[in-house]
Amino acid sequence: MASLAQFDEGPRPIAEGAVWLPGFALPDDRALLAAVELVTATAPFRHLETPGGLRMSVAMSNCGAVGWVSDRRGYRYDSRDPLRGAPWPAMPPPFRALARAAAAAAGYPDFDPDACLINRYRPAARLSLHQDRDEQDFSAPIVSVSLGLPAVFQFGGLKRADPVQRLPLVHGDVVVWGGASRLRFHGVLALKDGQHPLLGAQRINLTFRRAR
Ligand code: MD6
Ligand code: FE
Repeated sequence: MASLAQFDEGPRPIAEGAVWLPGFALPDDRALLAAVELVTATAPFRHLETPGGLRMSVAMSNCGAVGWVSDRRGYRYDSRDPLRGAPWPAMPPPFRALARAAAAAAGYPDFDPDACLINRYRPAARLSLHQDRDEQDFSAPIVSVSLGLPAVFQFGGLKRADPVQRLPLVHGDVVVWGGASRLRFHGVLALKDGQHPLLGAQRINLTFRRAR
């Protein structure tokens, strides 16, 4: 659980267009996790393959009109889950409500996400530095919700080699980024072992996007 001291700090600007909202999702954590269960009972977590043929250590699922997928052909958004040959589950109302509220709190009042990528990290899972650039329209921000075990989020610049900030994200934290920061490189360091009261040895991250 985030400390009250951290919750009291309120929004923390991390770069132009990017804001860290400590504890923003805490009041909704159980509703969000119930919705994760619902989505992944239909579209299970799976380890995607990168275009280079590597198995990602993070397991993923999606909900919404489109979902982000990766395979030997590349990265893309797809209206169907390739594992099931069926549309992705609809975005649960608590997901959409939280994403819209967080975006508004960060200065993006018109955010209307059509995709939510759900990432599951177990200890040692990591996400190397990348840009989110498979979306058609970079004018919409991305809203990222962290649940479960803490993780160190790397937040870099517009070039891969630029220096990175390291944000220690904990259960309930939300990061919103867009505008001048929309194409910044970012990643997640290898998850440390631990036990979270609601999630055990896992971190769940939700990233909401406007993909189309
Ligand atoms: C994660 N997040 O925190 C991975 N992308 O598990 C992302 O890759 C991400 O948190 C764009 C914007 C915010 C993010
Ligand atoms: Fe990303």
